Amino acid sequence: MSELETTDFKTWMNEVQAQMEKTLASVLPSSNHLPERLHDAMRYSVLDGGKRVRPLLAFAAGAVVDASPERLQYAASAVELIHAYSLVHDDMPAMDNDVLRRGKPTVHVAYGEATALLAGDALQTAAFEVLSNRTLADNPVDQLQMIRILANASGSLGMCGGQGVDLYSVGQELTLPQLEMMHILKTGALIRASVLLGSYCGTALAPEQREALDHYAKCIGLAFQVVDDILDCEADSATLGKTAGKDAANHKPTYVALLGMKGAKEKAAELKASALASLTPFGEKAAMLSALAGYIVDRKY
Ligand code: GRG
Repeated sequence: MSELETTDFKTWMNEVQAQMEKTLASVLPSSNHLPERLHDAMRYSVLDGGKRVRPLLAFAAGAVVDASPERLQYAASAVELIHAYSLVHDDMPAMDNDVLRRGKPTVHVAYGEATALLAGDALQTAAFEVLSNRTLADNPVDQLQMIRILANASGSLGMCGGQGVDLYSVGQELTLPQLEMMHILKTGALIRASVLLGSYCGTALAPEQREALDHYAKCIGLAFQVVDDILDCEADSATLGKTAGKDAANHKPTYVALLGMKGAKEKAAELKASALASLTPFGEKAAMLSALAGYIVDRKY
């Protein structure tokens, strides 16, 4: 990217992140609303933190179909609420048992396990409320499809399923295809949904265009996880805002463990190249999707 393009991307990213902070704050119940502790925990887990990668992807995909920011902010919020719920539950003692997230104590540390469980549950249902509360697509059939996409991406054939495979494979050796399948579900499904949801907020895509966008989304979803594995080895906890080095400490299968650091970096670069190639038919309209591929693969936290 040229210096000007980098500046444009950063400005766009800051604008979307600021908009998302406002929208997420508006869709979450107030901390003054009964039960205050639960609503406070929900707001604590969602607001004031996180890179908002999934909302950024939804907005960038929306640009391809000339979608309005009014629609995109809610489609993006739905995905981010699901993401926040998954992090709250993943951090709990029965799962990853972590104490640090986004540089702050995890929700169960700050509010207790029962509240963390409820906060995650309520965030999940809030996501579907946001997605069904107002007009987000040009027709009801497409909006129903958006709800279906998010449900599939979150459930046992998507993110929850990937988390299940992860939990049940502790202490087992995974092959590369098995590791890949786990991450396609656990991390990739929601990232893919972010792109698809954004693309349903605007004008209709031809089947081959939707296919191209979906290819981008699948590549980026997997690249995100490969980079996550690399950062878990290379970055420190202060930079990541979460506990670094946990994968190796827990003997977890990772791309770095299976491919080596050099191999993992090559894999991330290959996925980025394949993602970028599929954007060609969209020309300038895909500029932010293209920039995001770079941001996701070259990020440092
Ligand atoms: C509990 C149903 C359930 C699912 C959990 C997402 C997930 C599944 C677990 C999180 C574990 C983890 C660290 C996965 C690696 C990829 C990932 C989702 C990282 C966190 O996402 P970022 O980097 O986080 O987008 P921020 O804080 O920036 O939003």
